[in-house]
Amino acid sequence: MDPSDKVIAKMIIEKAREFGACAAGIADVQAVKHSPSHLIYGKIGNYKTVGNKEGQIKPGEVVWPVGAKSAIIIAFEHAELKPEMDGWIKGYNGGTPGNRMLISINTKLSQWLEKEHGINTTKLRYHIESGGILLKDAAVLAGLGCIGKNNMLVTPQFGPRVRLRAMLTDTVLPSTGPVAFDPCEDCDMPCRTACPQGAFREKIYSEKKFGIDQLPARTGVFNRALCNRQMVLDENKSENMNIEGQDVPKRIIKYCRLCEFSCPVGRPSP
Ligand code: B12
Ligand code: SF4
Ligand code: SF4
Repeated sequence: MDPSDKVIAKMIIEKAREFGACAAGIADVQAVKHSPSHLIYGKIGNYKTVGNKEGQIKPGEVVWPVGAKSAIIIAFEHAELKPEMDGWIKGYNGGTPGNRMLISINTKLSQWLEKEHGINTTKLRYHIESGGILLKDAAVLAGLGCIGKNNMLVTPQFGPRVRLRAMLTDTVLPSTGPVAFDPCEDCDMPCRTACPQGAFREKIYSEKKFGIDQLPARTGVFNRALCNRQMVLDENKSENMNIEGQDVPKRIIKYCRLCEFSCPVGRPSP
């Protein structure tokens, strides 16, 4: 790598932090396109999950803008002590306060790259069927952490308690990952027993059927439909609440987070 490449990467990460991200990194688009999630996404079937947007991009397809070379991934901390960050509010721009922050950081970073450095960017949507990409794999390839046995991106600093957003650039930028980090190796997996739906009890995806050994929750032991069932229950439990900055009470959904709250990685010391 050219030494100036390292400087550019460092500058982008620092700028993302200045705008409010807790972590950021860069991945090569070709590597992301060939990452495990992108390889099996079109073969998993049953794409209808909560919040799904129908009718734009076909179920199972990931659409990449022409000429995209690098992906910049940003993370925003969603600490257990700040549950309001992850509350989905009906009629609220951005969905959750945390996602609104991510959209704002992504926008500022994109404007800075375009104005100050002449780098064209495409800010990506959250949902795949609206033009998004599979963010956890992109984050791993950008060096933000690893896929944990809870099937989430686990970061060294904040554990799995982060949310992600991304943009693509038409300029090749240096990749900042992956990194050697694996807290799950010797862990007794409280994340898997915490699940109220038993979503980690059974192997659903096989190496033979999908042709890869990097499967959901690492070994294929994750039932997407059971997790989604919990999300539907959570939606049905949602209530109207007073929310800071909103004139009238709004309906707020608090989706299950037990597989992330039970993970000891990145917890503040007691
Ligand atoms: C659809 C969706 C859901 C669906 C289906 C989830 C699923 N995994 O199939 C439902 C509604 C059930 C769901 C639930 C949750 N979700 Co969700 N979801 C998404 C969405 C939109 C797409 C995910 C997807 O379809 N993946 C495709 C399948 C095929 O892949 P996969 O199951 O993730 O498994 C792959 C990886 O594990 C990877 N892998 C395995 N080993 C290795 C090794 C290496 C080196 C690499 C690179 C990859 C890799 O390969 C597997 C495929 O083979 C993303 C946003 C986005 N744009 O990416 C958020 C996202 C993944 N969800 C998120 C969250 C937080 C949740 C929940 C905690 C609910 C909540 N409170 O928000 C739960 C957690 C469930 C869990 N333990 O995985 C976060 C994850 C953040 C993080 N730290 O990882 C994301 C990124 C959204 C965000 N706001 O940032 N989700
Ligand atoms: S609880 Fe343990 S096994 Fe589960 S994600 Fe965290 S470190 Fe990995
Ligand atoms: S979010 Fe809740 S229901 Fe879904 S896998 Fe994690 S613990 Fe299970």
